[in-house]
Amino acid sequence: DLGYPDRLNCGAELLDGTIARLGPDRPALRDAHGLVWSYGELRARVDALARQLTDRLGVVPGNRVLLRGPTTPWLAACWLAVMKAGAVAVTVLAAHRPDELATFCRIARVRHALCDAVAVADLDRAKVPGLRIATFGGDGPDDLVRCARPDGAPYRAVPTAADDVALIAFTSGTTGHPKGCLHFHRDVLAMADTFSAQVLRPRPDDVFAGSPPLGFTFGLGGLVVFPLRAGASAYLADWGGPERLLGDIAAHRISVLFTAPTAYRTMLAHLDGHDLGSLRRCVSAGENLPAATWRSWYEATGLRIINGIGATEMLHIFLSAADEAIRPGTTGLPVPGFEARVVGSDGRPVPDGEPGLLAVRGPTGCRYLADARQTAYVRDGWNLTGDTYVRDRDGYFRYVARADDMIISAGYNIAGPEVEDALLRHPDVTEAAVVGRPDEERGQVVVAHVVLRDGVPPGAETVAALRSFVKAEIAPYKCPREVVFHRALPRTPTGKLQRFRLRDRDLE
Ligand code: 3SK
Repeated sequence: DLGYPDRLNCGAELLDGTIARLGPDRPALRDAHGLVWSYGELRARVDALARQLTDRLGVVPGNRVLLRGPTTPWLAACWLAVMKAGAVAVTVLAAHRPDELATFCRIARVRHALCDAVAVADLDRAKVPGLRIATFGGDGPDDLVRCARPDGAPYRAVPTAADDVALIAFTSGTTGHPKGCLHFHRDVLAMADTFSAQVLRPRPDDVFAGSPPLGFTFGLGGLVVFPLRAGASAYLADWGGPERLLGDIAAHRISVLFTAPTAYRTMLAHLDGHDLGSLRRCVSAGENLPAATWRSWYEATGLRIINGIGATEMLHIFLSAADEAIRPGTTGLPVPGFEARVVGSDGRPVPDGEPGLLAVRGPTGCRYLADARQTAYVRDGWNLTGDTYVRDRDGYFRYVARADDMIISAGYNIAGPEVEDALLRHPDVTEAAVVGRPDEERGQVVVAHVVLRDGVPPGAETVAALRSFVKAEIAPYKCPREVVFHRALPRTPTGKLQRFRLRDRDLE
């Protein structure tokens, strides 16, 4: 129990609550064009936007408001305004296409949209019946930024209940079928008061930055909610590649970095000449972090990546470890406030050391919006995340695979990520995804999809070299029978590998 009162507005807590504790003058948000807003300036803009929402656009508490745009301080301000106005933010990505946007609006019954002017064309094309679209950051006379005057009276946040819905977040759908997840005002604060406050432990002088977009709860937490809850600041910009992020770290004295394993790997190839002296915390989530990536980053930078597993259903990270508690190759321990265990298909815990399904419960959890898959995700109060894990005897949780990514070949159970980890230890491999292909004789055979370092020839010799390397690293029965080379692997807009597309081979 995190002890929240019955009436709680997370937007007001993050802004007015932080200002009450630390004053209005500390920096809150900044961008690549020299914009820096203090907490007081951010609040003035948020309050002016909230007034626009209620007085001009007619948004009332409980209305669902789609938010869309690149990662900017204005997008964050709109999100906070929607919170303070007691409406429900439906966060989507700038990368989502018209059909996807139309699906989200239909599922979530969206009535209003606040969209960055640069991203409005696809939303117009989605042709959502009855949707009222307001833009920000454009130059039209009705543009929200132009109309929202930050010199008015403070806006009194709607006194929402702690368990009023604040957010509908869509799962990125590694399987291609999105589900909307409902999260309450108290959940938004809980993600900061658990993982952030107790594992990450930010300081008010920290500067946060990273690659996940704000439409992904990994980014919303890491780049807006966590810094504001701590009175720290955030540098908000879209992911522009490894060189850009490395340059931004030095230029903006970034101290807390949120990104995914792939970005750590691509940054490793570009570290030379970049000053990372300001960095003190590096967080990785979104996908499993192979021990090989953790070690390479540590050797190159001296920084210990805080690995974590989160889920849109759980809002943010629920297993993790920091500092001396980190064990590379594991995801760590339950974040304080959460409980986790590994269960069999009957829901009963399996002995330590044996693989099973990860089950978790805590202050946040899955509530799908009108979706029958709810009963498969939550059983007896435990959230089944769809990951296969092992709990070691010392209580550490080790990722094995997504439950549907286990390959069964000639009677052997083979975890794709273990083979990927072995491939990634080879210096010529930059990305790897391992899947099973149906096979009459063996049930399935192991197929590796690989992205090679620039300049390495994708021929038979490289296949042979990779196969013998893997056989020396792990049991030979796990060695890929086939190796397929790609220029890039298929990913969701949030960066998650879409193994189902490799299984279907719809890319080749
Ligand atoms: O989907 C994930 O992997 C994730 C990780 C961290 C925080 C939030 C999410 C959704």
